[in-house]
Amino acid sequence: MKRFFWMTLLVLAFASACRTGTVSRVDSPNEDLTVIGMCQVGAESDWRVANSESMKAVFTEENGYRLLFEDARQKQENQITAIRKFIQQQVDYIVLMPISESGWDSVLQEAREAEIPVILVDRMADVEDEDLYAAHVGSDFLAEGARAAAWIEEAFPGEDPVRIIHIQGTQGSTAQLGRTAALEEAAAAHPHWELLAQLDGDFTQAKTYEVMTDYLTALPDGGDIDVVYCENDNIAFGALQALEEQGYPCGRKGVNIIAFDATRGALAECLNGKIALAVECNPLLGPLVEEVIQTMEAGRTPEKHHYVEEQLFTREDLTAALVDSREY
Ligand code: GZL
Ligand code: ZN
Repeated sequence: MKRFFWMTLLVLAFASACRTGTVSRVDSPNEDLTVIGMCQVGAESDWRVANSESMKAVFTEENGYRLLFEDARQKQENQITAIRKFIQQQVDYIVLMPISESGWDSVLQEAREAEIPVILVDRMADVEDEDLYAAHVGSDFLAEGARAAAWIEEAFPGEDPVRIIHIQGTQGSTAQLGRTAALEEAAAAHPHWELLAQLDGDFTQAKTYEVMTDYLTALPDGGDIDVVYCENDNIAFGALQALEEQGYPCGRKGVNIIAFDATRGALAECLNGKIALAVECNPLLGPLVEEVIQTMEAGRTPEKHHYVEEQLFTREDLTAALVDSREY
């Protein structure tokens, strides 16, 4: 009797849900949705938050996707665990934002054995066999750094010393490797550039404020600094805070801060003259990643690498309206 009672209840509940149209696709079989297992680095920077929002805005159920989103909280082992979980869940695609370049061969091999295509986003994975990933969508970090180095050359013509503090992002990440290589190559080509220090800001404002304050307090009083090359905006915010606290005016006539990402916060500091150069690194990669997935859904092979267009900003290029209009 009891069983009959529960069955009746279940039928009535389903019938009423149908009538009020509340049976969403979540309840119905979702084999028509493309399931994406996405493994994000974390939320260490404004850039990263904008990158995640760009992905979530594209991979929605309305657009035909089921997005399984994992935040690795800055740890590669969490990324590897998430990928293994996606393999067990038999997702259709794995989208990985690799925190650093090394250590991916075996887990990407497992994805290949499970016949799940992997798309790398933002930074690169340095793997033996390039067939371990179907495509990469991101930025050319060496080119970004080269643009910044060319700006230093223009801003400091002649052969007077150019005293540079270099604050790096997460060690071993493609963004750090590319932006560092560009500065080091340019410094080698300009003997009058002096790299005073190379500090690790790990792409965060807090870490940078700490290491920059330590460095400045140890400097002989009022040491000359011409440029601080910050490998992302959050590093620049930390450096700016430390510099101003220690009495270093920032701007074209003082310490020239260079920042990578060009998020709205950095553009605002550039507009008010505190950041000398904002180097764009575009986080809005969702549409490009979807293009790659749609290419593969159509049975075609995507291009291996997709780079986003990026530019530079100085105060002269900016207005309050432009800064407000920026998407991130
Ligand atoms: C760049 C990305 C970097 C950003 C930082 O594409 O990997 O990581 O420049 C972010 O803001 O933390
Ligand atoms: Zn020169």
